[in-house]
Amino acid sequence: NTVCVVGLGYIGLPTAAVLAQAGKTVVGVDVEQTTVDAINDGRVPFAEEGLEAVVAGVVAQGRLSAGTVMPRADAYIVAVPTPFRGDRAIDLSYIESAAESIAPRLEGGELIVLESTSPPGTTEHMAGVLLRARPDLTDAPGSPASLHFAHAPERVLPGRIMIEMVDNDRIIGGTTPEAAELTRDLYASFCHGELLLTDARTAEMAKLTENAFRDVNIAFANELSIIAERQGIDVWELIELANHHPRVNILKPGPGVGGHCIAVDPWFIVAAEPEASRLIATAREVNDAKPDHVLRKVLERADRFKKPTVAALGISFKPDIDDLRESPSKEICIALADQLPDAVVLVVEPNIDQLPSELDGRDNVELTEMDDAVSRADIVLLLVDHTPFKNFDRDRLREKVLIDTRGLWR
Ligand code: SAJ
Repeated sequence: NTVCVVGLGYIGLPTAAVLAQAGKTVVGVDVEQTTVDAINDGRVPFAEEGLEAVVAGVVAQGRLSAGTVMPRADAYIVAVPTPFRGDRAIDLSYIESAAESIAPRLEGGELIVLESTSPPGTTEHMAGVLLRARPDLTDAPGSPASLHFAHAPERVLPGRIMIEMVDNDRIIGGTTPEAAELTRDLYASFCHGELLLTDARTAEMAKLTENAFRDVNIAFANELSIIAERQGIDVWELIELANHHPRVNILKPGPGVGGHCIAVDPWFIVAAEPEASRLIATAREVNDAKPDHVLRKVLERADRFKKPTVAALGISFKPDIDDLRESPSKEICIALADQLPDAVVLVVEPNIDQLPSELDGRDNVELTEMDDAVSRADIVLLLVDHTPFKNFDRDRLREKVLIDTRGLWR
């Protein structure tokens, strides 16, 4: 029972590792030779709690190996990127080329599972690419030449991947009921959560819906924060009061929405149904406009200083991580450095020890400690609610212009 995992990134590699741990013979495929070499050495090319120990163990036992050439296998799991290219277009070329390299290895009877976050219809599209390359095979069940296609979207939280991969419930959508059942049998080997069967399109949409739900709700909070500001109302008090209602649960406003998922996935729905997705598209726009609102507020306050010093607290996309991908806080710092050449921007980010390339080496930007930044600052701009910021001595902030985008110091 050989499983091939195509794409050994944040999702593919942990999936390969837990499958091997569950007793499968797993071959991982990636285009990056350095990734392949690292894995065959029992090392992991990125940080994820608990992953390296499992990879080292299953590689040593000979259950997991990696390569750049597509092998023959009984099941294939495709976990390649589906980048959002702007202009509301999604790049499916990684899925297409994975399918093209799987096609010549097939003999009939194989299961091909798509894990990548994808717009509705992508599993069927992948099946189409494979079947065009192999007209001798079929997607109709019941014959030795049958192929089985399914979508099993990943919903793990980075930092907790090794736990959530095993514990979370899992949606499994087949292009046929038989394909869904075969996928369930494979995933049951390592997943202890509930395995919920449906069709492929519903599974694709479910993953996108979860992240769009969150995005729309954060947009509501972000919009409220601007309305409240204009009305002279403290939005944090407002939300706290409204949330006492038994059926109201407003999320937290902030400087914008970052990360690779919530800020991207809703566009997959909009791209599929532009006219019907008015609320989802507007929510994206509301959240994407929030960093600019924060920036203008800082520029307004900075106007009264000749050479303002701004302490920017936090540049990661959410608290207590070092991930700067699509981070609104980082974008705000870059824009401040661009638009205030005479100012000094003191970045405080306890989870990194070097500034990212867009900020590094600039004359007016420095990475420093909280104490130093606050002592030197005219303006203190709180961007991320990192735990170490919470208990900071409030007396030290009294003389400063304070802009708290997270309501941490109300
Ligand atoms: N944010 C707010 N206010 C809030 C909550 C979040 O401004 O009330 C911001 C955060 O600061 C951050 C962004 O939203 O910039 C996203 O953070 P998050 O912690 O809500 O979510 P992610 O992007 O780390 O992970 C999400 C998760 N999805 C859901 O909770 C529905 C995760 O389970 C998914 O696996 C992941 O996306 C994914 O890969 O799709």
